[in-house]
Amino acid sequence: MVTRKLAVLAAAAAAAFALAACSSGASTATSSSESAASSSSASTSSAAATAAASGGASSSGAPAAAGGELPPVDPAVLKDAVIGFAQVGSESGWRSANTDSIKSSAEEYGVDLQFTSAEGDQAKQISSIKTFINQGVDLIAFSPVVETGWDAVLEEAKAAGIPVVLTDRSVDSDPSLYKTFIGSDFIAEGEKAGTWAKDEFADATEVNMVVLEGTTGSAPANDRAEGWANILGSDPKFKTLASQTGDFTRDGGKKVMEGFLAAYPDIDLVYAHNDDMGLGAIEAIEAAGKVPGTDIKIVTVDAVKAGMEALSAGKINFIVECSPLLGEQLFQASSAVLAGQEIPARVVTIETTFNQEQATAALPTRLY
Ligand code: GYE
Repeated sequence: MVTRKLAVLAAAAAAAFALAACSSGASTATSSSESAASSSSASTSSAAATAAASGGASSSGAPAAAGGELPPVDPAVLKDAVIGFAQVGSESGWRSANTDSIKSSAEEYGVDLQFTSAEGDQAKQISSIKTFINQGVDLIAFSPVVETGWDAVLEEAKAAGIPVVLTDRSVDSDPSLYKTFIGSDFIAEGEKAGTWAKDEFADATEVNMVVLEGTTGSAPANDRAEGWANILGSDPKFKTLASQTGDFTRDGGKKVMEGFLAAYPDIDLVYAHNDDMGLGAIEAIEAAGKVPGTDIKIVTVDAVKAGMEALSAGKINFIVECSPLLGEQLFQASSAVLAGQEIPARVVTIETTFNQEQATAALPTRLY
């Protein structure tokens, strides 16, 4: 855990640079980052997020990847630069929007983007990164499938003199092995979801809940579980009947939920680590003759369009936003690194939450 501690220090040092990146709706749960700061969790993200959150999130509907403290792109630096990007896969609506954001920003700046998709397989992602190293690309960026197991390949990139930028998901490697990590505070997201559930069930004496976990070992699955537990872990009235991975997919969420419904007749609440699994759960709940959002409440993370539509229709009850629009920031960071400039070690995306009314209001201008 030494590296985790180093990461916290690095994040804290970078906090002054943390940026307000996005918001396309009214913020309702920004205070949750205070509990993130007071919790004892060794998070790389919460310390920076707290500083960033105190800067306030914009509610202007501006693009989710505004510049913040990263310097603007220098088009001359990026033109024809060869940048390898190893994507996680295509598991969710969030991922598609993230891929689109990265590809369209690359096109805008004339970057020679070498894009690979690991389809959720760490070994495949590592082999892509090794190929980038052998090719001698100018910079490598990736969104790690899982949090652990990256030291060797990151050392290899460093030895080859190729800078690495992490987007979306973090790793537990020493921060000296990469230039920056750009992405959300997943612990704060879990805390926002837990805070909603606490309020929603304030008058209940017992809450039977099930959890649809993200990809096992991934940073968002680990941290969204941790954030939730920070709020509800010591509350005995919240009973976890079952918790299982749906691998961040709609189909996975549906299948796991079918099993839960067959085993437990009295589920009150579903916590799904992303919208897609929540959408799969809706299908399973309806097929079982129950009304999602009424008979069984659902809280999810992401706020992609399909999730927001389900929230607006009352089938999901609350969504914590997680922005996939990281393309602009990735290339701001790349441009600065390739120009030899120092950049913050952590860039935190500021995000909001949505209830039904807010989702309905936000949908017409939703970018993803
Ligand atoms: O929440 C989920 C996706 O890493 C933040 O991965 C991302 C997560 C996102 O599959 O939908």
